[in-house]
Amino acid sequence: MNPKQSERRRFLKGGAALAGLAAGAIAIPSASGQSLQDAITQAAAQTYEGTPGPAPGQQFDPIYGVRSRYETSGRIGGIGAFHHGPNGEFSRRFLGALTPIQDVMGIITPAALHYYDSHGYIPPDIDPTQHRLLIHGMVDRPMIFTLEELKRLPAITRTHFIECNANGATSGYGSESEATPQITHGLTSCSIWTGVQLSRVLDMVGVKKGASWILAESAEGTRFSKGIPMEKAMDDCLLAYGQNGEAVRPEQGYPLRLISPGYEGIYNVKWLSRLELADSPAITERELYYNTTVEQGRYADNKSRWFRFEMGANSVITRPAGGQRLESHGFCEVTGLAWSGAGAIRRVEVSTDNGRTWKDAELQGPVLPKAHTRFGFAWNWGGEEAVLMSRSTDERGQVQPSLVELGKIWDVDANYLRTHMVGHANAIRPWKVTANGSVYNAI
Ligand SMILES: Nc1nc2c(c(=O)[nH]1)N[C@H]1C(S)=C(S)[C@@H](COP(=O)(O)O)O[C@H]1N2
Ligand SMILES: [Mo]
Repeated sequence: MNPKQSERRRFLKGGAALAGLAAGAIAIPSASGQSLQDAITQAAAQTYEGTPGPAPGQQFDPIYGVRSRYETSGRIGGIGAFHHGPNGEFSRRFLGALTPIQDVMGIITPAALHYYDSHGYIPPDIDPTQHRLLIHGMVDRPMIFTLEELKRLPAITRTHFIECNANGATSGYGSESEATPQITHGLTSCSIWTGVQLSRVLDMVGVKKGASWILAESAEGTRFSKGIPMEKAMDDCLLAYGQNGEAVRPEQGYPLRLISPGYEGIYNVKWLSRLELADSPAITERELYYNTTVEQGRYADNKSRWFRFEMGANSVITRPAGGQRLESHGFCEVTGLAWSGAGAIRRVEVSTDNGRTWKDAELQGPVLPKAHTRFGFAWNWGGEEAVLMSRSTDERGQVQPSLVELGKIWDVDANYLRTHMVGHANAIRPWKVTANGSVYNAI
């Protein structure tokens, strides 16, 4: 078959699949007797002119726009709204919110819906003209930067996800049948970050021989800090002041944050005020609690884990997914997001029969390294019970594990993962579609 013919066949095949779409829209002339001429007359009469406008600041704001009042998707969060504790303990110092990942279109999370994870209450109110970044320690020339000085340096713009290591919970809320993608995977978001390459600034201060770690510290009350290996700092870290075309949001670290692409969320220090170069990791109190796992019994082998860095190959179907309902039989694109801390997503497979058979989904692009990647899969739902799953493979060849495979990685069984909180829970997420169209979490 020549390329033209195969293109035509592809087109015809696509047309046949799309014919099923009529399930959701009304074909004209309609069964109820509406003629095409009626429909055209009706369309011509339809006007939004003269509709009473909404109150100022509600829908229309000439200075800083707001979304339509019909759009109500929002984060779930607040103080103590969810927690990191292995046994479900309530953390008073914790403030956070989950992104409504099922409502995101394409790959970019609107900044107002970006998840946030803050270990010290509400975001600090920082005057950008007063903010300083100090770089010192094992450097030739310690320096202090204002924001303006950083903005004068050559800027770069990169699309990257940030994901908390607690994302993908298979226990607690994440194991309940009513769980939505927001509950199970609402701790990852993807933005377009603009800022200065960290390596460029480090070249300016001059890295001393032997410096192998950088402690990044924030200006908030609790002085959140996290060490990053020098190799990573020199590779692709960013000092970001921009997010999706405007200043980084207060929740995301205004006016300056560190972006450590693909690494655990904690390496992306917000409200960044100090970088200290050293020849060993600082191992702060926080790092003891969050980067190693020392609690007895947390893992079956009772061993602690040393620092973990990259987030693994992951994906989740966001539609149809837990908490949603298919209103009618027929064509329904299965869509979701895939991502990996190791680089670009190479492949996403979808199963509609509980993992018995898998077919390649379409990567809808752009496919960017260490960024959310949108996938789609043409599906016709005939009203049967179905279990939907997605499985991603990244450019390093890492394949997203099943729950059982994830257990093997941590040396625990699948049931342990359903009852205990572990980090890096990138297990394949099954969504069960019941005969009446309701969709449930089936982990
Ligand atoms: N200064 C500071 N940086 C921080 C945190 C914090 O509490 N304070 N939380 C970390 C954690 S645990 C995560 S998962 C990410 C979340 O980034 P986001 O809130 O922009 O989504 O920020 C990290 N950086
Ligand atoms: Mo986090």
